[in-house]
Amino acid sequence: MTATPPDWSALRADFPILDQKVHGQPLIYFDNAATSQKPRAVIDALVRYYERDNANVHRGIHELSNRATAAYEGARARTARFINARSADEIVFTRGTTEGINLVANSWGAKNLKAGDVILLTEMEHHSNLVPWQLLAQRTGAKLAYVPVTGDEGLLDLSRLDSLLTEQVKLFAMVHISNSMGTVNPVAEMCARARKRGVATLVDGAQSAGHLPVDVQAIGCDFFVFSSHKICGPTGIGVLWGRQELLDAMPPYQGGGEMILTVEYQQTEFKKAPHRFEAGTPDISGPVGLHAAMDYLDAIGRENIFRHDQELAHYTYERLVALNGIRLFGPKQHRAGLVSFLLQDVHAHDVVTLADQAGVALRGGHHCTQPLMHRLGVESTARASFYFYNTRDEVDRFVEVVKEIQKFFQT
Ligand code: C6P
Repeated sequence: MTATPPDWSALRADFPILDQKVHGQPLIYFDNAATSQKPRAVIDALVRYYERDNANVHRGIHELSNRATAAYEGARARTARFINARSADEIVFTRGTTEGINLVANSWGAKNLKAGDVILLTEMEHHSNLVPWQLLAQRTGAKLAYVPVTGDEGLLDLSRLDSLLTEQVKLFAMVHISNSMGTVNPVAEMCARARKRGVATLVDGAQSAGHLPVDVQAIGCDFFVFSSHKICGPTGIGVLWGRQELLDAMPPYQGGGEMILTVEYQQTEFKKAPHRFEAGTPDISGPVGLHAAMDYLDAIGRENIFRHDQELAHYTYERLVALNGIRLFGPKQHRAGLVSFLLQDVHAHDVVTLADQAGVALRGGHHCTQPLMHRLGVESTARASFYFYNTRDEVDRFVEVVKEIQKFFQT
């Protein structure tokens, strides 16, 4: 816990990219759920790595290779602390959330699922936590079932959970924070209910890891995945955490260099986890930048970040709900730092295009949650998503822009 509240405006100054104009207007970056911006500390760590330490890892016995290896493995240990894993051996570096889920589906899923088994998901999953399971179901003959969403307020109907957790369910995969509606799901409770029935659990932490304190042991899941680029780190690197005993029992996902102990022409003996899941030369600068991002976020305190983003989202919600001709999605309570909306008779893409002309970066579309959009009876929404460097003044300007867009389409 940080004793004094963070100086948010000083922190904002750590992000060089925010200090610019777009279409002649000061940039207001409200597309943080897609990717966050990077502070100077992360950019500097990347430059330092390439200027001083760059080499391949785990192979050389020369100084630079030793330094690169120490940086790479140091980032793994730092990641374990970031999510309170029991050991760095439970941390697998991936390309991102998407690859982490595909790894579990292809390795754990292929080993443990058979025809007739059920994979339980929720109706608010991102395509990343849906399509890999569909592919696995097609291969194995397993089926998919879904915990329903209640409607525009975007909550899960957990009164249905126990009856959905049938004997056939082998895995329950759920999103921690919905990228389309901002819902914060009670994942610890959901995992506990699954565990009672012997069901393995995976939590998609793409929208949560950098926004609130994450403790995988307290959540009680079996797998947790997230992406560096959404938490102030570089793109192209992400994390799969898995319980040691599960990872150790899982077959490799990809074959190649680095993941082997011995290779003969007919057979191979593999390293233990996590190395058996990291075939080939990995992204090395990625973990270096991610390490700097995790240090940066934890110096602020993720409980502070969550409070800040939640306050901004509530403020935005209250200001938008006061307008006529607007439909808002997601819960009033248990909302993370994003607001999804639709203006009457205006396509979400038009909102985003006009907002861009005013310097405001939003996202419009199905947000890679097409089934959820269909469930809500819409094709798309416009979304403003916040991070700790965003301000109330920016929200005020954004609301003015929304009003101008409404006026534009009324005339
Ligand atoms: N959501 C958004 O604008 P990757 O692309 O692997 O880093 O993350 C995928 C992903 C998985 N789960 C959730 C809940 C997500 O929000 C995302 C990425 C971005 O909402 C891009 S669609």
